Amino acid sequence: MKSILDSRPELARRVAEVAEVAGYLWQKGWAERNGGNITINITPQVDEEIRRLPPISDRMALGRTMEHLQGSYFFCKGTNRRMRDLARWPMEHGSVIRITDDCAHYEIIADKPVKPTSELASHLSVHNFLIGEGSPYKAVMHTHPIELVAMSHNPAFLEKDRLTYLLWSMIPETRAFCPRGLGIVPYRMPSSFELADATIAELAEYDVVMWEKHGVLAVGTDIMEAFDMVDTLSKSAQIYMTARAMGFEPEGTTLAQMEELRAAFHLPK
Ligand code: 2HA
Ligand code: ZN
Repeated sequence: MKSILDSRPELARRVAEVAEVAGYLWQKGWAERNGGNITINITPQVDEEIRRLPPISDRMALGRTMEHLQGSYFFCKGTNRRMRDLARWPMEHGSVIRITDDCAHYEIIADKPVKPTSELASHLSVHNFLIGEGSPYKAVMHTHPIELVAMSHNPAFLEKDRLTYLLWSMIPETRAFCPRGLGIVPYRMPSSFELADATIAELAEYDVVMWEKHGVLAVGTDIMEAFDMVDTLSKSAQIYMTARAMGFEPEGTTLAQMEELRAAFHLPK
């Protein structure tokens, strides 16, 4: 079957990266059933021929106007589709969408009319915010990492930057590779614009945000970068829980040690 990826190695590579990460999410146990979703902004990989492709779906309402998305294209995991299936057959369980000129609708253009993720409101609102900010970030990932979600059930951990410092202090890499820390979004209805807006408010300060009692959402220049930040935070959460399971509160690196690392790696404050 003909695919939009045929003879487009740059686009094919980005979709292959999404498939690779989808496999990791499944292997890690972060993607039960259809849990989690991924969208990537593929507008830079879109050529004139793609721009002329007729839609293969009705025009669907975004639910609000997203003024920075005019003429944008996204590869999106399908709603109700499994990450483990996206990993093997990305173009059967995901699709390419185009935002229409009114910035208030989308249409599917390839390969199959797979309806995009239930969290499209959050994902596209985040892309709209990123483009508006002039950000180079192209990837948005939402997943259900076990230890991090478990930590979000403790109200004490939801205090601003409590988890950021706790997770940074478990292993130096977390401070280095997730330098903006972990934002917190209080529980909101999945798929809602309330969740989308609360997420965007936190993304002004953080690249990864916790959705209380639900999961995390991460943004990055590409999907690997978004995945790596969540993987790094999750590793710290596992170290913390392993220490607690051994019967002690882990000491953690000190603020002075973290500050030394920040200066040496030229990390943001
Ligand atoms: O797509 O994870 O938050 C399933 C979800 C919704
Ligand atoms: Zn979810």
